[in-house]
Amino acid sequence: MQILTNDQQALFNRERALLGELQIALTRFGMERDDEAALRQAVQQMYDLFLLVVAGEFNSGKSTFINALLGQRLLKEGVTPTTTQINILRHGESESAAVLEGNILALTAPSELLREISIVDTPGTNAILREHEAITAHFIPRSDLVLFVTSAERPFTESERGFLEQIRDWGKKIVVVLNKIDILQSDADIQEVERFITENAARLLGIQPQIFPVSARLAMLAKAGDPRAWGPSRFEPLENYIRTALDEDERLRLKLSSPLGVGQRLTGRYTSLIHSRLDLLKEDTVMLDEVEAQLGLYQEDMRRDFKFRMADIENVLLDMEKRGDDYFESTLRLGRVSDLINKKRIQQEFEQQVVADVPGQIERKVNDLIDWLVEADLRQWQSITGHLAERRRKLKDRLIGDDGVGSFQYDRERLMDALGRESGRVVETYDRAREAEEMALAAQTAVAATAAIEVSAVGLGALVAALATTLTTDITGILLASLVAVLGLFVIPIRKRNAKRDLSEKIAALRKSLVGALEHQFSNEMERSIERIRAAIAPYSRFVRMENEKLSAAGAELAALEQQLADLKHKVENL
Ligand SMILES: Nc1nc2c(ncn2[C@@H]2O[C@H](COP(=O)(O)OP(=O)(O)OP(=O)(O)O)[C@@H](O)[C@H]2O)c(=O)[nH]1
Ligand SMILES: [Mg+2]
Repeated sequence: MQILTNDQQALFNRERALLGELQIALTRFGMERDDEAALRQAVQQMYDLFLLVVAGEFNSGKSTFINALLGQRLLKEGVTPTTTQINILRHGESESAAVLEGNILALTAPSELLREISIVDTPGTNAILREHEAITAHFIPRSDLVLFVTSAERPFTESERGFLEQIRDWGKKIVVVLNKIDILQSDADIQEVERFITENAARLLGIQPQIFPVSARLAMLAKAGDPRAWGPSRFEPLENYIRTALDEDERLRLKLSSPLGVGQRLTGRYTSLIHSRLDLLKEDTVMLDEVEAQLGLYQEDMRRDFKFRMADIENVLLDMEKRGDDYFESTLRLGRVSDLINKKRIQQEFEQQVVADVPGQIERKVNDLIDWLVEADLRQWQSITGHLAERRRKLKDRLIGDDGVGSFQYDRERLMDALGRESGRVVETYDRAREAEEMALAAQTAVAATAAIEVSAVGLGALVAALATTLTTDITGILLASLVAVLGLFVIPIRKRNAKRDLSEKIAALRKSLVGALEHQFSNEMERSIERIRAAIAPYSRFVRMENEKLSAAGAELAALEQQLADLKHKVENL
């Protein structure tokens, strides 16, 4: 490479460092192997001789053109796809050939031109042999300038357009060589073909490449000793371009701007990849937020409904208290003093009239509560399954596939699948009876501890029996004293009041402990239901959150690098 001035060297160093940063950033992000190789080669290329790559469709005359340029038949020419590997031609004291890498052959020849630049002959594109095209496409990122050879027989074909697009996307400068003009009848024909190429390059690719119409065959003839062929070969302007327009400064400009083009192409590619992933995640986040909001609503609804249901259960007890009051009112009367002596009968009466079906009623209400909870739990799972199914349908409609870089899509789909499978499985195998039974068992244990179910047998029955007994003791004493009036006026009302108060206190305590136990039990069940749903969603939502952070950071980093690449490219172009 030429000796660089201080400014040039500074630019060179800056570029080298910037591409290094890009390499690190993209490697961290996880770039594809091909892209990594392209970037590595672009960096490496900075230290090599100027690389002029000759590309184009097979049979367009690339090898012939290079032979003509060098004035010697170094490369094989032929009517069928001929060149099968990359040939790098470099300067050497004598002709030699050595395999560089798998598909690359290094040739040397004692040519003055090759002291300044290396010339690369590539296998033609659009060949039956697809691998030829791949070999050439792979090599493009390494080039400093691409001479694109098209033949006057079929200029600017559709496949050429596609290939030129790739070259353009790598940020390469393109010069078009319109070969085989010797088969055209007149200068006017040549001009027409040139115009055709210019128009289409601008319209379809947005580029304005310089075009050199030549006949490589005539040029070769001229160099082999037929001077009449030189003029019609129109090789002179092209050779001048290569020798003079492509002077040292221009070569340096191209050499420095070429790797920057590769860098820009890669930042562009990964930036759009990051954006499309972020878009995807944004919608995932919306869906997860919806699910979360719904869980919140579910919890709220359940709490509210639960309060009503608790009030319902409390009412059962309040009704009982009222019946108790009525019972005391009608039983603890002077006229029934004789009945009050029969403790067993009082207890029985109390159980039949006051307690009645309270335990059964409470049990039924608790069972309703359980069914209601189980139903609500199932509905939540159904709704999650529904959300996921809809998300998938939307994605399918938009045909979002793997972007081929790293394991993002794979991980995302795997987690979505796992969640979908889990919620689907829960819904499909949801066994209401078993869930209810499990809950009932737990509720029973809790309620039993409050002795609620035993309310009739032990609690209140015994209370009433005790009341009756003490009352009769009093009555006996009072009767002996023959103070019936006192009994009617004072003792019985006081007893009655005490009995009512006792009952009220007992029921209040019962209500408190029953409701407390149920509340405790069912808020646990609700928590458990929501926790289970959240646990199923957690890996997926964690992935969404973490990828979001990761991608945003990578996006910001690439944006900064992109800006620096553009700035540097601007500087290089104005070198
Ligand atoms: N008429 C005419 N024929 C040419 C010219 N240049 C090359 N050819 C012929 O076109 C055919 C293909 O030439 P090559 O140089 O092998 O073409 P290539 O582009 O290297 O082909 P691949 O290596 O297969 O991609 C050969 O038969 C050449 O003789 C030219 O300027 N005029
Ligand atoms: Mg060839």
